[in-house]
Amino acid sequence: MMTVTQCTKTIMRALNGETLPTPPVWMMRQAGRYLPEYMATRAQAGDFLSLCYNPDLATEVTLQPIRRYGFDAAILFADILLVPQALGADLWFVTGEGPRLSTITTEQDMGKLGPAEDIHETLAPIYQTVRNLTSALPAETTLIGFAGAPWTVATYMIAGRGTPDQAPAHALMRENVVVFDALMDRITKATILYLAEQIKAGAEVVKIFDSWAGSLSAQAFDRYCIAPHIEIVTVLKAQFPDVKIIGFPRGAAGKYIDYTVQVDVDCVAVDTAVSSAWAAENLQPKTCVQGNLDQTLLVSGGDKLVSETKRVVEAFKGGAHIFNLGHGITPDAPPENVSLMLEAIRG
Ligand code: 1CP
Repeated sequence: MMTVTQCTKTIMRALNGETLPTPPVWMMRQAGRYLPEYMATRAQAGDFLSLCYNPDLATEVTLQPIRRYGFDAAILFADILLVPQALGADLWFVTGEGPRLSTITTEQDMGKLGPAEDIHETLAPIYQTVRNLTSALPAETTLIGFAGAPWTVATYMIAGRGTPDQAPAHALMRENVVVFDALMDRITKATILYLAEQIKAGAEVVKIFDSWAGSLSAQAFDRYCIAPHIEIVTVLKAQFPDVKIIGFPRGAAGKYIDYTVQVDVDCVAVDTAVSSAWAAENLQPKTCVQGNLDQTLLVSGGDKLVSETKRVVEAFKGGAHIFNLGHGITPDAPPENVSLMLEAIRG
């Protein structure tokens, strides 16, 4: 008689296309500034980057939201901007403002970056954090690794900081497409190598964050979002047939359909600019959908948080679904509102 061993990891089941009675749940930025225990560990590390590169403390902050809430997945604690740093860009964080990087806008600047193959020395502590987590996590918790998508990472490398409209990156795309394409190509190669090492270290799922995909025109979206995502997914799946991949082309709007059809991801993460009903109708028949509670509800809380959480669960109940927010939880969200959201999902 054959015995069927069912995977206890609900996130993996959803990523395999299973419709579950209660959706598994995790939150973008679940380890972060809204948690007092995170602030304490960050203070112990000294600053944000020292925290990212300290495997013991990065493991600790990754585990904090799992201990407090029992999320179904843990996401590696790191940042998308470590890849530019590993390529040779200067990176620092200005407290209260955000990241700053040396800028890449000319062929000469490109010459200062190292080859993609050289990123591992800088990123070795991140791989150690992944290895730590494989033994530290509860058996039912899935470990998610991640990287920024080439376009999103390029927007920071070109501007040297976060920008509301990614104007410097759009300008370089128009004014010097040779340098722009060379940068995109370098980041794409580095991203593949970085994610491959995370998978070898024990990440079961990897997520590609294209946080600024929404500012690409339709044509640019095909070339600079869809095409590099296809390259990353194709190479990783050839090398690691069992790995699951979540794509997050944030702000893609109607282009979410093209993305889902063309990129062989196991799950597409949706933001709040598309309705849950639209995503359920147009994306969920093709793949698992992750999302998409409005993260600002975790700041305001109350009955509206509960009713909206239930509405999202209801909208996606006909197919594979991982409950998440449309974007990251913000530092001003009271931690007890997360418990309220979880009660509304799990009953
Ligand atoms: O002050 C602090 O302690 C730093 C705040 C912080 C944190 C907690 C930053 C700076 N990064 C992170 C961790 C982080 N970043 C994680 C792992 C933790 C988790 O999710 O629980 C992940 C997955 C990211 C990814 C990330 N970093 C993205 C993509 C997702 C998104 O939010 O759209 C982006 C765009 C970044 C860049 C970045 N890092 C940090 C900030 C403040 C920013 C945004 C900068 C800007 O554009 O203004």
